[in-house]
Amino acid sequence: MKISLVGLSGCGKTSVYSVAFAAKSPEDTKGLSPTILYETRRHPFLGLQVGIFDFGGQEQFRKEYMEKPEIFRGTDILIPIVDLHDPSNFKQAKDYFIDLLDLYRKNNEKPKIFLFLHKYDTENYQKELLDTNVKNAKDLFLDLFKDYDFDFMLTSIYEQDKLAKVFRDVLISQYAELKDHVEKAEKQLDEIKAKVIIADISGNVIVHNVQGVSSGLTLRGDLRDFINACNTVRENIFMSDSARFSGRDADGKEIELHIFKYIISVLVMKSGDLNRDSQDKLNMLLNDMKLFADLIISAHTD
Ligand SMILES: Nc1nc2c(ncn2[C@@H]2O[C@H](COP(=O)(O)OP(=O)(O)OP(=O)(O)O)[C@@H](O)[C@H]2O)c(=O)[nH]1
Ligand SMILES: [Mg+2]
Repeated sequence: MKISLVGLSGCGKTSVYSVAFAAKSPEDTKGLSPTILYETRRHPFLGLQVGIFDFGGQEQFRKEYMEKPEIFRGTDILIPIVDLHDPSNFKQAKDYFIDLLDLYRKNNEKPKIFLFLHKYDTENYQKELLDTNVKNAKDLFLDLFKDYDFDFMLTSIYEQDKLAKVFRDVLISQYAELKDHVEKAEKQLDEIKAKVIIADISGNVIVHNVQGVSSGLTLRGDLRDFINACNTVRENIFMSDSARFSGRDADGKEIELHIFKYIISVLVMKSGDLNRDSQDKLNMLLNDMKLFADLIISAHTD
């Protein structure tokens, strides 16, 4: 799967990548230098290799790669990013996006488009201006993509969890039925009296009900290591596609890890036995995640 991030210089493309995929904090992005030409990065998600192309927005680089349309070829998802703190450049951003759409037309391609109205925060910016800019940006940009499979969102690196969810939804938009399962799981988690984290085997968090276990999409290191180790045991010792692992300490604290179809992991942490209602709901969730894993596998083999 190929994702292309485009937008004028300084609109926040590399920051968005760093915070959502590379476990960077929003503060870390303040020292980023402009991207030269373009940078590509690979990120495994639900067993798929996602290629993320971050196109430098400085004029000289835009000129250079716009003359080589093949660089954009094969984009499944195009993410144009607009800097809401920089309304004086809206028009220029729009012209750039129009040129890009022309280029895709010439390539005979029609990527799915998610427009990010970005820097939707008041970090060094006035609230009143921000609201006006959102309105103007919507007027200017939304009808640009009306012939496409299109959606837009208000994003900010200062809302890291929300940004991770936006990317999760962008990534699963490639799979027809997964979104319903994720939404259902989100509701189920609210009602289970245990800490539950659903992640893929590479440590991308899909849904969770615990604060502070992830940085963007990336699960905390210790838990990621645990999943990794169990996954190795599953593969090399059990030699099965699914497995269950559990541990318990003397005070009755428990941890349980379910791996489904070598792709999805469900980590459950409890401080004692669950009540019957929660246990029933947890069982339902586990069943649903098994199905979810099946769907992913069948989507891959299609
Ligand atoms: N307030 C705010 N600042 C942001 C946000 N995202 C990025 N920035 C800041 O914007 C500046 C530029 O970010 P970059 O990610 O380097 O911009 P870029 O789009 O990659 O720029 P080029 O590589 O030149 O195309 C950095 O100082 C970031 O800290 C955001 O959501 N809110
Ligand atoms: Mg950059």
